[in-house]
Amino acid sequence: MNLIRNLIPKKREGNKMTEKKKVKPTKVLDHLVHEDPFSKGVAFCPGCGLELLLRFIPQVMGNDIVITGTPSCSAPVLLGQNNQSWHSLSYFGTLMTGAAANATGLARYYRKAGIDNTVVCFNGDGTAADIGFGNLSGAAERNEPFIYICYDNEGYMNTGIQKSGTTPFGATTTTTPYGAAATQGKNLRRMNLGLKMAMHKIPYTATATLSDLDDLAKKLKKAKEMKNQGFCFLHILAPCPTGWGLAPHNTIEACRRAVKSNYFPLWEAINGRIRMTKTVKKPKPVATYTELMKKFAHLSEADLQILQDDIDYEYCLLGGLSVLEAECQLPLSEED
Ligand SMILES: Cc1ncc(C[n+]2csc(CCOP(=O)(O)OP(=O)(O)O)c2C)c(N)n1
Ligand code: SF4
Ligand SMILES: [Mg+2]
Repeated sequence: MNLIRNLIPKKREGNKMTEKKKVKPTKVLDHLVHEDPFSKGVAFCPGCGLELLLRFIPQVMGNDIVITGTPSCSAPVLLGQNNQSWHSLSYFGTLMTGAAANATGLARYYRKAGIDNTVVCFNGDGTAADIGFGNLSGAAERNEPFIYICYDNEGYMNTGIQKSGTTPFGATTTTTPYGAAATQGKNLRRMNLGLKMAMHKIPYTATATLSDLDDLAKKLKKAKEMKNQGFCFLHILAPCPTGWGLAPHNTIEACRRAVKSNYFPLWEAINGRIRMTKTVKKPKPVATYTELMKKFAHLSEADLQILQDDIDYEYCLLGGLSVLEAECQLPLSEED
């Protein structure tokens, strides 16, 4: 009998089992209710976090969103090449300096024309944290009715992996190389873009990443629901295997370890009031995250400690703000 069983091809045995077993859809699949509007083969590198994110957003939010964005790794695919399109979404390409100003114009036009559209201003960290930060902050302060998504790959990847404001301490980039004694990677700490935006007290701010898709999907949907109340900002960690020296199959693992080490905590803020959406009971050392990629390979124990201290400090800050925001009432203005 055993002999006969061994003769059955493994694949067929597996198929038989899946036929009988009832497959319960995961929570994530419940969110994917729209078609993937992108072509099956597109011009991203293997394992690119940006590609996974870009495909996920319309499948959750709907294909009727209007995307606007800037020169970056997303542009070749979003803009199309040689008069050919890689997707069926509406897309409006803008300059890095004025991304949020352009999105403001689009969103205001739709509002004035009485068209219920969702404008998604989709940009890398180079635009969001550095080159286009001024008008991003202005749009947030004016509470413009659109969603701004920053996919953070921690550098200017499309132009050759230069450092940005969100590049972490110690990371190697082409402008913060590792080599001679004076060049040990970035010698500054990263800016906390998510917190900076939450401090604008906009209707909705959140962080998210690709290892926690249920959390990400809920935040995308919430932003869509809340965009009529005003500005919504999502800060999403999207690994870049090419620029980080990360194996393409480790993209999701990197996101998972970023969350589990509090390198990239998951939280949301409504009108500036912060709430953790995932609490890590026993955070892992940041080394469990950095060991996955070459950009941190040269870090000494002392360097790693600086990075760890920065992460611990930012997590404390986040925790402190969440307690404060829950306990303190904002003073009312005269109009209130
Ligand atoms: C004002 C301005 N400065 C520089 C550039 C050149 N440039 C084109 S793409 C790019 C990188 C953008 O980085 P990021 O926004 O982080 O997107 P990524 O390439 O990482 O996807 C740069 C600097 C530009 N287009 N406009
Ligand atoms: S360089 Fe990085 S962000 Fe750009 S397409 Fe390749 S993996 Fe993606
Ligand atoms: Mg970038």
